[in-house]
Amino acid sequence: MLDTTSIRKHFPIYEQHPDLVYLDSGASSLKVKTVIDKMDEYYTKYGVNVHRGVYNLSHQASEEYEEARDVVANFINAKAKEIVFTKGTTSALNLVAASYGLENVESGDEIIVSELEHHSNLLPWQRVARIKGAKLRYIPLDTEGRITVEGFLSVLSPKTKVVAITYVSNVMGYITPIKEIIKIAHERNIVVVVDAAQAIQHLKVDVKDLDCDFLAFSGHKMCGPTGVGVLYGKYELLEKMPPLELGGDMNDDVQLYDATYKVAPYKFEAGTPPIAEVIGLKEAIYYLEKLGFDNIQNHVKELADYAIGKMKAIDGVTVYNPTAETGIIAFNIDGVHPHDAATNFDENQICLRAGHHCAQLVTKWLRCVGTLRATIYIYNNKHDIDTFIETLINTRDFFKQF
Ligand code: 7TS
Repeated sequence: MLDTTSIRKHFPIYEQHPDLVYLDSGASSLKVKTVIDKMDEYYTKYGVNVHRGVYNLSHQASEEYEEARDVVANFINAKAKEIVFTKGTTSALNLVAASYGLENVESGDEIIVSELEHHSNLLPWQRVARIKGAKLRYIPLDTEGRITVEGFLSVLSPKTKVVAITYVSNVMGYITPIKEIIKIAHERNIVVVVDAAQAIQHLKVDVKDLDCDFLAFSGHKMCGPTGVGVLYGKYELLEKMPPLELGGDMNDDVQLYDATYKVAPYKFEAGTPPIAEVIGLKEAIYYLEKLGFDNIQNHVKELADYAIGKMKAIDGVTVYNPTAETGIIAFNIDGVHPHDAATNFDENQICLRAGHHCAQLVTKWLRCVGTLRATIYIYNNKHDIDTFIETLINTRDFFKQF
């Protein structure tokens, strides 16, 4: 187990709310002090624009910004030129779909997705399919609701052009066998887009080892800032893709009726980027790397198993994913609307998410109106779980009266 007493000292929010039981890191993690300090340093010491100024302060900001690109690249084993800064996973996935997708998918092609997708990795592909006359094919989930290689093979066809799937489901927490799927897809020259929004904070992600073509994640789910995300793309693909946003800093030579653009990744970063956020992201990566992903995974798994063990013994509670492998627990109190239950948890300073978690197809697959979701991360401890369990029992009993 990680030493959460020391870890909590790195998260200033606990100073404001010492009794906080934060079990909603799947929506956004808490923010680590070194990230906040780094962003503060940018704003107070060299808070100017990047890539433009010929003066020293601007060089300093640009150096910090580009160093962050190197840090992100090393973190996922990519090259710096394969890292595009976006405002989050959503904009990264929209960029792939609207740029790569609209350029390459043709009428009659098929795009493989799954019912586990967050809307960010589904709606952009629905749009591509609609515009291009292509078809979405859904990987049939197994009885537990997992994406399997067998399920994937059953929808793979000579018409498949793109596979766009999640690495870790934000509702069920399952880890997709992404490496095997990518290998099979590549034997048929199919491009694979990986939504790593729920994977990057739990697993050591190595894009070379996975051999994915695109991979997207957000800073705010890995103890970093909101407003920054990453699109990794193989350079030979990024090189050929058109930019979506046109404007300052992404252009080369501008003529009256046309203009040339910079090379990737710069052509995808039009306008003033989220400079403080990009620089802050670097510190989040240092922090997680220092903790070590094996330690993070073991900590989360141990607490999740502890919680699940207790939940199984409670009558009137349904857990949808009893393996809870990435610390995500989807559950319901029988007969109680998840929003009503979450309000009760909130009264006890327990933050949970309730509803469809921007992944409505999962809720439909589970045949429920929504779920409660507890997500466990590095700062949670056994006391959090005990408080959560106690409130779960009280909430069940409270609603039993009606
Ligand atoms: N993909 C997955 C798998 C996600 O979990 C999320 C956010 C996104 C994409 C979008 O990320 P964003 O940073 O662009 O918003 N998921 C959640 C969640 O589960 N609860 O709140 C946000």
